[in-house]
Amino acid sequence: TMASISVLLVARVMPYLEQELTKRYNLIRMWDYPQKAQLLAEHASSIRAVVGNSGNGADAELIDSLPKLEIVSSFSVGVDKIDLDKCKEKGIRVSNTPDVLTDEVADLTIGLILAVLRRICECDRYVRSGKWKLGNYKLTTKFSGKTVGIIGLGRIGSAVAKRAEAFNCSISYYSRSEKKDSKYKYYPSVVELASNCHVLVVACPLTEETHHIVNREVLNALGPKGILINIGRGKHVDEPELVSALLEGRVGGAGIDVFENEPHVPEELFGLENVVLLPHVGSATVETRTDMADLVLGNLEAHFLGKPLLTPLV
Ligand code: 8YV
Repeated sequence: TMASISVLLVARVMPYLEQELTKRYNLIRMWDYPQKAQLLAEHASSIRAVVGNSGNGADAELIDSLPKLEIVSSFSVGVDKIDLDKCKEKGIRVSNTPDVLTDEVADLTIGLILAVLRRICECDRYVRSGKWKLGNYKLTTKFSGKTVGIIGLGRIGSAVAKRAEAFNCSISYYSRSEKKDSKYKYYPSVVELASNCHVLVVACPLTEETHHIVNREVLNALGPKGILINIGRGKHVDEPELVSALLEGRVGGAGIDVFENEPHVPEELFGLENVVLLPHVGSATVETRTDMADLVLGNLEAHFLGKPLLTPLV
């Protein structure tokens, strides 16, 4: 049976996934060991799988300390916390959770855009505080018909584009190379994309090349009438530069679900009415996270039964 297979859980995940892993495997929880050395002393020689998420995965050090590691099954579509080269080098399989979360993240992106442009969160506070009794909230900004620029026209970027088209938006994008069969306008640089859109959406994977892909120059190009929406990774954006651009009014607003140093969020943003701050909830619904969990479990089961992985990356 698989009960004798040791699986290392390196991140806090939804109860359903942790319970299923406990039922099926000899589950080792990283946080049960105050010292990693103690965990490794006890279990390193038996751990055959690692389960992580967007916050914690398998870096080279961990991979090298687990001689029996066969697979890393990530409870996330983003795998920037896994050293993929090291896994390839050592023949370690890697799976993630694409597709099941695409619509979810794209839905939240549209919600975030509307929340920023129409000041939905600010208006809610306005009513709750009683300020409406003193007068109407000020006029805000229309979304429909605006230009949406997407950094990364992958699964999530394409799903955002489709939704924005339903709002009669024109869609443009930046990608490493032009997608020949795309009807959307391609820009060969993020600065040019930012210069020509009202809403700039970060929807690319985090890699060395896309680290701080949104920097001071891009933010200045986006400008006072532009808003930035980040549902990718915090490290896509030079966060201190975003804070100063927002404080100085060089950017018109931001909807941010991810941050460079989660769960720490720059407190200078807390007082800004043109900013909406979310706690990395892009995929965080019962339905989607359950589907993601089933992919984590399904990939592990496939691997240990010697079958093809459901969603292999490596
Ligand atoms: C979740 C994510 O944060 O899928 C990703 O890459 O960032 C989100 O879905 C993650 O999966 C769980 O922490």
